[in-house]
Amino acid sequence: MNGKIEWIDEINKDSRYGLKGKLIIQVNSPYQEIIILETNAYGKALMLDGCWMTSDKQEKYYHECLVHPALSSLEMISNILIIGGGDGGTARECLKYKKVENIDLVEIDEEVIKLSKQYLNEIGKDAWLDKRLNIHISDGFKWVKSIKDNYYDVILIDISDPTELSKQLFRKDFYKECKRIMKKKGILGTQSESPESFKEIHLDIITTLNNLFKNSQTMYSFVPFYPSGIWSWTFASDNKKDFLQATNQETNLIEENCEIWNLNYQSGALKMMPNNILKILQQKSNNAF
Ligand code: SPD
Repeated sequence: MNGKIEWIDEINKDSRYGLKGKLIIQVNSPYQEIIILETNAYGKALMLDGCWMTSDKQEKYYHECLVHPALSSLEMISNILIIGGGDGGTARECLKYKKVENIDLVEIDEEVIKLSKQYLNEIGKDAWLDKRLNIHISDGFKWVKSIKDNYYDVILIDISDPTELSKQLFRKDFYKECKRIMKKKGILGTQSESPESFKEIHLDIITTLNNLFKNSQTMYSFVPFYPSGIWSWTFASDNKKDFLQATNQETNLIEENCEIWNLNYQSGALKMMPNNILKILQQKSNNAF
C-alpha cells in the first residue's frame, strides 16, 4: 500500500476535507490509527483516527498561535506543560525562549512521537534533542492529577478533536486540575476548535474556561487544512485582565523568527470573534444571572 497515490479525507458529518498524496505509512497503535501522507499541497501530513493533525508546510499557522500569545506575555517561564503535542511543533516553538527551563510533554501515544521523529522531523527539528524537553508517555488527565499545586507557568493543550481517547481532556474536571497545578500568574492555552465546523465544542470550551478563570480570551485565525479553515485558540488566566500583553524581552526576536505570528497579527486575531458566537456567549452569560 505504501507509495500509492490516493486521496485521504477527514470525514465530518456532511462534509469532507481531503488531500491527495503518496501514502508513507498507515499503522494502528494501541490507541489509534496513524497515517502519514506525502501530500501534493502541504508536504508530509499526519492524520490520527481520521482527523488531520498537522503537516510540515502549514503547521506554523497552528503552533505559533498556540504558543506565542502565552509565552510572549510572561517574564518568567520556568516550567511548561504540553498535553499532547506528539509531533513536536508546540515544543519547538516554546524552546525558542531562552527563559524556558523545563518542558514536560505528556503524550499518550508513543507511536505518534516515534513516527513524527522518523517522518515529520521538519516539525520537531532540534526540539527532540533539547535537554529542556522531557517526554512522558502518559495519560494527560492522570498526569495533571499527579502534579503538586502551583507548579507550571504555562499549560498548553495541543490535542485532537474530542474522540473516545481525548474527550476527558475537554471536560471541566480536567481544566480544574490544570488551574490547580498552574501558578497564580500562569496562563493556560488550548486549541479551541472551529467556530464553524465544531461550533458546540468551541462554545463549550470558551464557556468552561470563562467560568473557571478570572480572564479568558479567544483568538481566531486559519489553519487551511482543518475543517472549514477557521480555527481558534483560547487563553485563560487568573492574572490581570490584559494578560496577553507582550512583556517578554525576547519577543522582538521571536517575532522575527516566526512565519505567521507577530504582535499585530495577534492583536487582530484576538478581535475576530464572529458575531454569531459573541451573541450566543452573551446570551449564555445573561441566562446565568
Ligand atoms: N482538527 C484538528 C485539531 C488538531 C489539533 N491538534 C493538532 C496537533 C498539532 N500539534
